[in-house]
Amino acid sequence: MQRVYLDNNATTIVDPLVKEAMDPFFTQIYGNPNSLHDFGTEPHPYMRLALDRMYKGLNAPDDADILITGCATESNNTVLKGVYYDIMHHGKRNQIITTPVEHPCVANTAKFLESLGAELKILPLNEDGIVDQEILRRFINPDKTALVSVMWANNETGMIFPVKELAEAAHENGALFHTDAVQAIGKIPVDVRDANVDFLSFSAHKFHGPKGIGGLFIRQGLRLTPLLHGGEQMGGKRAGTVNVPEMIGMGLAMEMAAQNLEYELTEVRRLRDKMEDALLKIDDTLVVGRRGLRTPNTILCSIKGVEGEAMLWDLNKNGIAASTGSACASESLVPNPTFVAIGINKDLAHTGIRISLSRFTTEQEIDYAIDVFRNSIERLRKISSSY
Ligand code: 7TS
Repeated sequence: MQRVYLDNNATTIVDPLVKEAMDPFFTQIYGNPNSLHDFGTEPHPYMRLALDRMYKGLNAPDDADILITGCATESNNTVLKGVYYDIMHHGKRNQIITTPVEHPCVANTAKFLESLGAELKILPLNEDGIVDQEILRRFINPDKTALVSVMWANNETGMIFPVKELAEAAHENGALFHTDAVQAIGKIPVDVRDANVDFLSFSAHKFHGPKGIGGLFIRQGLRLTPLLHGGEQMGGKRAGTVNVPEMIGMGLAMEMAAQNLEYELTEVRRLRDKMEDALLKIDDTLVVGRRGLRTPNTILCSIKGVEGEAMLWDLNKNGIAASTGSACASESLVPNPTFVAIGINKDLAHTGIRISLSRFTTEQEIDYAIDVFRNSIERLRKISSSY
């Protein structure tokens, strides 16, 4: 049976060239980079090259920091908790502003800080399902807001947020601006200088790098209380021995993401649109969010009369890996805020199948997936109508 991986927003295949580049750092150049002997200093030029690739990939100025972390979850925790310890805990600015569609590693960290006394403001979405500058201006408080944290692109819908405008509004009100760019890197242009963000988080395994390594861009002049205290690694900004092989892999993966961006914006988008058009031809289906406002690889499709998990299992039996976008969190029956914001009919809102492509997805795979989706929807609708 053919197997087709359409869950690239969860994780991606490691590019074989990235894997090859990492290999020597397991068995040949394996010294601890903080050791003083030759084994320890040998990895340094390679680590420098990897960092340079990350600075270039994000267009980060040389005087900014890029911390190597264990994942985007760690990067996001570092920013929110760091701003809490450094600013909110001491001074009069005590408010975090964020959106209702952040990944749990931002949403739950913000809730944790609320339990410690921070004030949390969750912005409403506009009718496109995003937060725009006007909304932020309406809710930001020039005396109280310490941090605005808005993702660059959403993992479930692919919706892109106008981070440059949001950062501008945050700065005009004396607040810092953080963006979780996990789902943006490699899919749309990401330029920290142009967007003028203060903090930006990323995770290598979302752009064909290895799992368990991420990064945090910190604008020059800013310093965050570290999440991990310990040794003096990274100038004391993030303790713990750096995962050298994965850092090397992340640097190359970032460079390749930039090299493949044009392909992503044209060819991956073409295949995504082909799949999306085929799904929309089926009765009573819809796709969340306007195409022009989404990352080029993502579809969140709602299918009337089909239960999301039943559909996933049926797809899985036919070799297709997709995901349920939490259209409606099944235990709580709280509708996904994006569905509510863009006014999706409640009947449709309980199924959300997320399909996410990558530069490794082939046309033949999409043709096979379209066939499987058509048959699966027909079969499941027949079963549910017979009850
Ligand atoms: N931020 C966003 C926007 C994400 O999509 C994810 C993972 C993370 C942070 C966390 O990344 P990690 O590397 O620290 O785990 N998102 C998903 C997803 O949508 N399905 O599985 C993982």
